[in-house]
Amino acid sequence: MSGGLYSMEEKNFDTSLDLKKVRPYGDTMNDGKTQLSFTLPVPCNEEAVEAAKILMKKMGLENPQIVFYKELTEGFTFFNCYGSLTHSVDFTSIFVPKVESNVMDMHQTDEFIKENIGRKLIVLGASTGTDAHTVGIDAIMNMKGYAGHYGLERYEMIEAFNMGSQVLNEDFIAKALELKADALLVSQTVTQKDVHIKNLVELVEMLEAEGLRDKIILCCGGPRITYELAKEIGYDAGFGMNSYADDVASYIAQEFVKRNK
Ligand code: B12
Repeated sequence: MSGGLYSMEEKNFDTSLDLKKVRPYGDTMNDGKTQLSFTLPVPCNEEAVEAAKILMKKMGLENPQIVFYKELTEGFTFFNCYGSLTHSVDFTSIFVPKVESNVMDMHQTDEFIKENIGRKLIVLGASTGTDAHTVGIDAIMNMKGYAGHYGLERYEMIEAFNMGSQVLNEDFIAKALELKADALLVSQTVTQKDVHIKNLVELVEMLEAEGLRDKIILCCGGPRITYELAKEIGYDAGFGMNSYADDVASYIAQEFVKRNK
């Protein structure tokens, strides 16, 4: 189920489930069992194990157990751990802003575009800036797609262009102008030192300076991208992990129609 609350039937499968106080589930409801792994920059010895346990307690994990530890390299130790989380979350209070569109499969989107737009939509994608990761944008754009979802290149009513990775924002914009792109898809994977934010914001500013921002549907995506973040930094929509071509194609088609009514 994607977001929202459980139906009453689902909620009642275990009467000790309290959606106002949800804790991780291991073997039994509310046991709080949590698995985590981390690395400490200390030599691999008994003191390191003790340090890991103390940190786990500070994180709110009772009965900390280190089930595996190993030296990564000299002076660094990696841990796999289990513990019971004492914290809980009020699931009933959660609201996550997300793309408001009806997700259609490839054939439905193609039909929708034929009926409502009457021409192919031009979509340009890239992994921009210094980001060398291509697998994400390829998953969205490649003919064969990803996890059983065809990519945009396979759509009859979408003309898809994938520039690959490490594409400079200025080159991306130049290509968008050349192709008269209707939508731009930016993929960002590396988020160290917030490099993705700087890069994504720079693109928005450059599009604004060129007077193009309002003329284009601008989407970003990647494993650490949320819709909320995307909106905050000036994008029309953002797509995170487990998103597919269907999601973004449906969104672009419906957004295009909305704007051109
Ligand atoms: C493969 C990989 C690489 C390959 C990339 C090969 C390639 N051609 O892409 C190589 C070895 C080159 C690489 C390099 C680096 N990597 Co790397 N890499 C990975 C790895 C193992 C998998 C990423 C991947 O392919 N995922 C599969 C795809 C399908 O998933 P996805 O990208 O999330 O895409 C999905 C969604 O997010 C979404 N999506 C993505 N983009 C878009 C765009 C739009 C518009 C939409 C709608 C949706 C969408 O749709 C996709 C399908 O659902 C991850 C770790 C991991 N397990 O995730 C690290 C990882 C991403 N890499 C990492 C790092 C640090 C690097 C390096 C900087 C390492 C270094 N110090 O050199 C370099 C990058 C250098 C650079 N200049 O960018 C870190 C990033 C940490 C961070 N938060 O910044 C990770 C998380 C590893 C780690 N745990 O440290 N990497």
